[in-house]
Amino acid sequence: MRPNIQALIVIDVQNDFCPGGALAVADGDAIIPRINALMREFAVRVLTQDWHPADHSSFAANHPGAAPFSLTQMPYGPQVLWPTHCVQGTPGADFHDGLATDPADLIIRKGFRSGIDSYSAFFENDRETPTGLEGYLRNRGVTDLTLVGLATDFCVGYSAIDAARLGFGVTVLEDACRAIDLDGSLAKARDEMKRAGVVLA
Ligand code: VGL
Ligand code: ZN
Repeated sequence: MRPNIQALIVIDVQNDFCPGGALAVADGDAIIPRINALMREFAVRVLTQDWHPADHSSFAANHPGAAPFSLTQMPYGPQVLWPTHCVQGTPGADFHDGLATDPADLIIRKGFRSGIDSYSAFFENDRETPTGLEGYLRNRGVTDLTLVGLATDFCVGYSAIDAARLGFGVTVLEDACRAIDLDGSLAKARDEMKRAGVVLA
């Protein structure tokens, strides 16, 4: 038996998801001290960064007449239209100043194609275009993942479910996550994570 190798995956701890940001998650910055402490306990540490071009199709502003937080149909299925957030190269896309980024082995960016959103760190929202993270983790012998960050019901949840489907052991540390909770999205995400075999701790 090969040993279990544990990775910490820190999802989207960026200014726009923290208080004062364009798509602020309530108390989003409260999880940062815990995440910084956790980083020291893992053999492999990955940060993800939501990284959209200004013309990204997930922005309500790019759909004339559409309200932020409304739903639209994309070729790959339903898509929430978000306030403009995490635009490449803007301060909102930077990691929060309090996050210790130096310990990261890898920073992976997602959502950089204008026609498709990417909540998950593994696959874009068509659920089949890979980001490359799976290959990186397998190459490093990683077997188990612990996920933390923002937001529990979108990028953390989608990443956790994809990871479980890929065969990784997956734990989500809920007290090191915060949720957007749009129309019951948190309860739904928790349900789907549990059904996928994700451990909510
Ligand atoms: C996220 C909505 C849009 C997230 C990213 O990080 O959960 N949510 N883009
Ligand atoms: Zn986004």
